[in-house]
Amino acid sequence: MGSVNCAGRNPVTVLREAIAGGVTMFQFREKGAGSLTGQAAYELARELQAVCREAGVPFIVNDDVDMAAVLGADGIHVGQEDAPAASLRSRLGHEAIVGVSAHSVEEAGRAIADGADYLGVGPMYPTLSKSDARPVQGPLLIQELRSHGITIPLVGIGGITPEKAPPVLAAGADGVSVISAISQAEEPGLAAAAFTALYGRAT
Ligand code: TZP
Ligand code: MG
Repeated sequence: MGSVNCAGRNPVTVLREAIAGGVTMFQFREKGAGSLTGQAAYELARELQAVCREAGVPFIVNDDVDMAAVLGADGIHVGQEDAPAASLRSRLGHEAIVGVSAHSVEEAGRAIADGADYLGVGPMYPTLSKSDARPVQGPLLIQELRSHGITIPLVGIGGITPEKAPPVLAAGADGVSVISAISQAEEPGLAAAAFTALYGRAT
């Protein structure tokens, strides 16, 4: 989640509320039209990291390994076109959480071989939050990954609402990764709690 995902509200407030509702991991993803860059992006990241620290919620940076290193983030999440997980971990330290986006069994296998800790799998459903999203895969992809013997944590992503999360979890996902259903909800805390209620936790 980033500043452009919060329906004009302060992202710090939105994150506080989301965490109060049960979110267990946060990814700083400052992307898209109107997003902050440079110093302003760092300032927001630091504020959000402080909220996470206070709550004991891991703070993950999307894409920007330099930012993750400078901030001492808990981890990094990257796409297929980025550096392999092992090199990110050696840059950030061995404790760092490394997440990779995967869209097929082949991509998943490669990411795991490279040392990924978890995979973001999607898009599960149509999304407005990523302009260059790949074609919709549906929960079936998660089932396919599990049937190929993949056991590392998988989180579904893309267009997931509390109503659409159950098939993702039933397909074998450990959690769901959500932007708009929480960040643009009238009450982010209640929205997060609606996910938490489904499986005891929300990511
Ligand atoms: N990667 C695949 S779909 C997506 C990303 C970052 C966007 C998810 O946002 P939303 O609002 O939960 O659909
Ligand atoms: Mg990326």
